[in-house]
Amino acid sequence: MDFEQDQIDLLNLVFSKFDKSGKGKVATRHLGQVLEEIGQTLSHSEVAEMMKEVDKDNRGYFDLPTFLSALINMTNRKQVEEAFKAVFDEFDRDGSGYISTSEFRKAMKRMGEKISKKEAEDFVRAADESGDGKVSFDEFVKTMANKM
Ligand SMILES: [Ca+2]
Repeated sequence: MDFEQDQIDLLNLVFSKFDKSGKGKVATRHLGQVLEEIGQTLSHSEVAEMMKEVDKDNRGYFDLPTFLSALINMTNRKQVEEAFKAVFDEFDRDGSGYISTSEFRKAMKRMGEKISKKEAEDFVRAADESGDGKVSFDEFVKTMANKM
């Protein structure tokens, strides 16, 4: 993801608003507000995750370049995750949050790929880290990431 000039201007503007000392630093605890002002709606856990990223040494503040690179990472990650989610939903037709062996088989069939029950079981077994016999979203992402 790249930033347009007007987005950079907005970022600069918002950043300087929270940069109370005028030293190019914003308090880490204000990260959520900064994100809100630039129109990024992130969940609590995403903000917390990003706080760790912008303030790795726990100094209590971050600067604009660090913020930008963290924002790009976060946005890319979100896009990748959304793409994975769309594929996952294709498999998880009943919306249970897990792909079962039969769901996997049916999805493959819809895609024109007929696989045996055994093959579906093998896929699920390979992806199923927790051993509950079905594939969660996290397990699915890991499996797909390994194959790429
Ligand atoms: Ca399911």
